[in-house]
Amino acid sequence: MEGIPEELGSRLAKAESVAVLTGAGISAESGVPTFREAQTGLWARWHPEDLATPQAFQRNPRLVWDWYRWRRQLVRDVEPNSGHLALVELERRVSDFHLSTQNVDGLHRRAGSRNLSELHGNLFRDVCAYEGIDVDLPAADDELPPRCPRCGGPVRPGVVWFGEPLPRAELLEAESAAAGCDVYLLVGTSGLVQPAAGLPLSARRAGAYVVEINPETTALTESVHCSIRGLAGDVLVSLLERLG
Ligand code: BV8
Repeated sequence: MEGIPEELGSRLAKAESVAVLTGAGISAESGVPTFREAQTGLWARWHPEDLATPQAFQRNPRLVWDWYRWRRQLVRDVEPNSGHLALVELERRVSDFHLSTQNVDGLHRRAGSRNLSELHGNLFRDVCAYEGIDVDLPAADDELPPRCPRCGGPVRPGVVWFGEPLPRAELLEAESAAAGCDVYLLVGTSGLVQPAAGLPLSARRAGAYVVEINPETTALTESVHCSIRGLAGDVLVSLLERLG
């Protein structure tokens, strides 16, 4: 892992406002496969982009629900890792902190992050596909797709599929944080999914010092001020240590 560059250390120490955008990479060390990694086992033959769409749900709701139920169980069986926990500690130390995540696994919330915007929803929410409201399903509901107790319509996972708009409030929070921060941390994302991938560019245009933390280069590496090759857990813990 690369060390913490001097300029980043000093800017972070002086920063009054820090904003963060995370992607699947920050959950990798918890054992949650990233989107770009080949899916495992029975899901290996599908690309997530082919399942995470309204069309896939329309065409084969059972297949899509089987996939989400597999992912829910996978996430239930893991814990937040040192990267998630380091961001909770950073939120405690910085006077103005905001975390936007593209992840739907809920691990930031479980770790204790408070000022958090889940841009792509949350895997564990059940939503009526007709009314767009959260529903409480009976635990033993094995019917697929589950039915809305109010209107009888199909129930879907509370995530944002490809081709669907992001939740307005969360996107506005994320855009406002990017526009007003001194330091913007980009952690564990390939920077391929819009409009989230535009946030670091907005932060840079607004004058923030933009930092990427990723073991690989990404679509955004050329656009950041500082790109650290390393694992989220290692680098974020080192950042905290540097802050003292
Ligand atoms: C929308 C929920 C418009 C579902 C997800 C331009 C403008 C606007 C839209 C588009 C546009 N161009 C294209 C689009 C369409 C599309 C898009 O971006 N497509 C891409 C594929 C080209 N965008 C949309 O459809 C969005 N909607 O724009 O709507 C609209 C407006 C009004 C009205 C109608 C429509 C919706 C996008 C949200 C899709 N839903 N998730 C679910 O999860 O099931 S996205 C999903 O994929 C994830 O949530 C995540 O966001 C994304 C995967 O990206 P990453 O998180 O970056 O993960 P990835 O695997 O790619 O990379 C992992 C990284 O981690 C790697 O770099 C790796 O090196 C690194 N890593 C690995 N280990 C570690 C690590 N890093 C640190 N530490 C480690 N240990």
